[in-house]
Amino acid sequence: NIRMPKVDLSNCDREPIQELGLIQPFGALVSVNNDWMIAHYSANVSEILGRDVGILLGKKLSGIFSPSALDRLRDAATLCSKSDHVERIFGIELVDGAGLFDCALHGAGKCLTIEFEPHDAADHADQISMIRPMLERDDGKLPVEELCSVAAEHVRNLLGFDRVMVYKFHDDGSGEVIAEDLKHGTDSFFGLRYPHTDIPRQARQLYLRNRFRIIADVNAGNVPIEPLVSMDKTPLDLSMSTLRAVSPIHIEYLKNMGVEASLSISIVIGGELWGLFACHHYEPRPLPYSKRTAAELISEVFSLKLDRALNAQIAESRRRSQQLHERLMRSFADGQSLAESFDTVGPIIGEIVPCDGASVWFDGVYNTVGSAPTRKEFEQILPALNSGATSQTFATSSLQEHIPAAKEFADRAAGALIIPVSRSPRDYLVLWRKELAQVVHWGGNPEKAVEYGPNGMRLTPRKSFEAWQEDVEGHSEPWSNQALEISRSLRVSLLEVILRLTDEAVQERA
Ligand code: BLA
Repeated sequence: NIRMPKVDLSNCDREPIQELGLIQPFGALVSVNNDWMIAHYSANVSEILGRDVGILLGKKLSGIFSPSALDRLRDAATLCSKSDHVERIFGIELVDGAGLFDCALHGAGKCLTIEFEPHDAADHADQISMIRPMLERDDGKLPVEELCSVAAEHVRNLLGFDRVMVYKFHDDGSGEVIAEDLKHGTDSFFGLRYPHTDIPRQARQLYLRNRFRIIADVNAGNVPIEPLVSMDKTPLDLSMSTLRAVSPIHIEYLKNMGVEASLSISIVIGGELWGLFACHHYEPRPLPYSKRTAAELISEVFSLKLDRALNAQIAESRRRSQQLHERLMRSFADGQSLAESFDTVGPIIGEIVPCDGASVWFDGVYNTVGSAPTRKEFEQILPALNSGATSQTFATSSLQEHIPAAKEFADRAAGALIIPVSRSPRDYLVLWRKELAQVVHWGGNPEKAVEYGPNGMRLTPRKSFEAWQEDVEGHSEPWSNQALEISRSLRVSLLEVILRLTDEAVQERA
């Protein structure tokens, strides 16, 4: 394949996965120009139609499909001018007497692409009854975790995959299985974390546009699209295709895990890829288009519910941060200093901003809760802290990158959120996070006996975790914007208390 840049494991995120010129064999594709003349086609059109249609390139589509089919396709095509819109027709007779097909149409560059696969006379009432529970109104009170478990269960009931996971992305593109529903006897991946490299950047971008992908059978092989590039040397853009063959690198990864069919549906919140329903099956699993559409619908409804649950979560955390403010005020009211009350106050702070430990340095008194540097270690970084901006909170996932002396305690406290709480002498509240590689449960079921593909063991969750571990050495989980927001308001609360106490002390002396 002359056009393709050489892709190996070091430049995965440059692989043009939407232009590989291949589709999966459970359907066929034709792509027509403005005159409905065939510009690209998959090599299996005759096979899927069950009719020998002869040479296709440059032939008018009207030379193959029946006039009534063309009328319906033309109507559907008018809706495809909207970018990234995929129009569906279920149960259409494309060629007289050749049976019914399910079609997907979308605009691809200057072409209109029509994909078709044999129609499955699924029982629609049955499918609606399976979607129904997800549509049931709840009062919006289900917490995020529970909502995700319920959704995984619904998706598995509908699709019958062996394993259905809700895979949530973290800010750095790594992901975590936060909910799961399994066929009895299938290994659990719950709580496991996978590096960002397992789903490269361009794939994540594509999954925002095209929200559903199925790999019906990892061993089925692919069907080439002809010609690979058109006269102006452009390949057919398969971004919005339903049949697109997936990257061979990913196929190898799935095979190395022993998975034979995979499916994922994007979960999009506020225009961003929040996560995926990721499904595995240990046998090939073709799914009719209508069923895939039903699964997409579940995912859409789920995204709306999730959006609401996430907003409720943010509101709850604001409310708790307000409560924290009030509790701090109360504990200071009886004249205790921050350092003295830290044994009670520290854990409360930790509940609101997830961390593994906290330190306070106040008037030369040092106190800690959880995993934190010793007084001696803290004194080593104090001069550097004092040289920073006085009024700003500072967050880093690797303090040793800013203050070399912090390397001494990086095994206990790698990331830091530093909140200066007075002017001079400088006092601090610091929240700590342990090194990421120590706290996450890494992915993979490496004990399975499988034969590895051409890239060997590398394309397994265990190996990508090891690669990632090197990447993130010395780093903690990054601090979220929400954590920063809370720490800023915490700082304001603390300053308020401290100023008041100082005033009172001054008044007492007067
Ligand atoms: C795609 N990788 C994917 C997808 C998933 C994963 C879900 C989407 C496609 C699908 O539905 O199968 C990864 N699958 C996982 C993970 C779990 C899971 C983490 O079930 C956890 C439970 N992959 C690698 C490496 C590279 C790579 C090292 O591990 C490249 C260097 C590439 N993954 C890769 C590519 C795609 C991909 C290129 C895009 C496939 C496509 O859509 O064409």
